[in-house]
Amino acid sequence: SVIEKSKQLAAWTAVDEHVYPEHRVIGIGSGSTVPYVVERIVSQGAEANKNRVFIPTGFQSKELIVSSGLSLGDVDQYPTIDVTLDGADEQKSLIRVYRVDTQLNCIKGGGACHLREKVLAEAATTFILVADYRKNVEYLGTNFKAGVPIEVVPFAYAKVLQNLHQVLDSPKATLRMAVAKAGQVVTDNGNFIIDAPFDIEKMKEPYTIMAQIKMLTGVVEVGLFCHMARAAYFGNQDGSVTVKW
Ligand code: DER
Repeated sequence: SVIEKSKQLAAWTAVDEHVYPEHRVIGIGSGSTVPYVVERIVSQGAEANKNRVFIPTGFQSKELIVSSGLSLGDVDQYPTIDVTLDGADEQKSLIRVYRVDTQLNCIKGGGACHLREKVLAEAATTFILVADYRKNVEYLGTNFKAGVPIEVVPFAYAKVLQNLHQVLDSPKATLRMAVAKAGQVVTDNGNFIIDAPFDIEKMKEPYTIMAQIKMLTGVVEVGLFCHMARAAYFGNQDGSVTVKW
């Protein structure tokens, strides 16, 4: 499909431009775009990969690394990562007035893996996002209507929901229910996920929202990645690639 082709395009370009022969520790994100990242890394050959170790961001990521014949590592053993590549749910680029720096802010957590993803994003010297054209938006919340994914401890989820409804002005915040399982989604860390939509005006200041949510007791991690990515690669429908940095 056009979307799958655009994911592959973004992933292959990002790997070609950011995974160097000297890189030894590589973080692998979650979702449906990162398999193309791993595919491209494998194509670099056994010689290039024999001394590398790959750090997963969850069960799906771990299975992808192992099934691709790559060496599995743990962030405990490798707290510093050369480069982490991951997907995104939505991505906007805030071009600062002085144009010296761009901040790539993005929503992550559509796959309920954003806690470990953020750990590996922060541990990486270089954090790269790869996505299809649907994720490339002007303002966060444009297409990804589910809202901001928030990982919470089960004990506190009702209280966090109430605070989101009554204090942080997200009246439609809901506990994420599973599809192939009765009841709520349970993360790889044994926690729950709340999806909290905010007014698009509020989404123009993602760092502010992230900090406010993070302060709520019982919140483990927020699916807003602000000032973290070095670059974001988007595959387009016409076969071109958009790079934001
Ligand atoms: O949960 C996440 O943040 C994942 O990276 C995922 O949502 C990315 O989406 P994708 O399946 O379109 O790559």
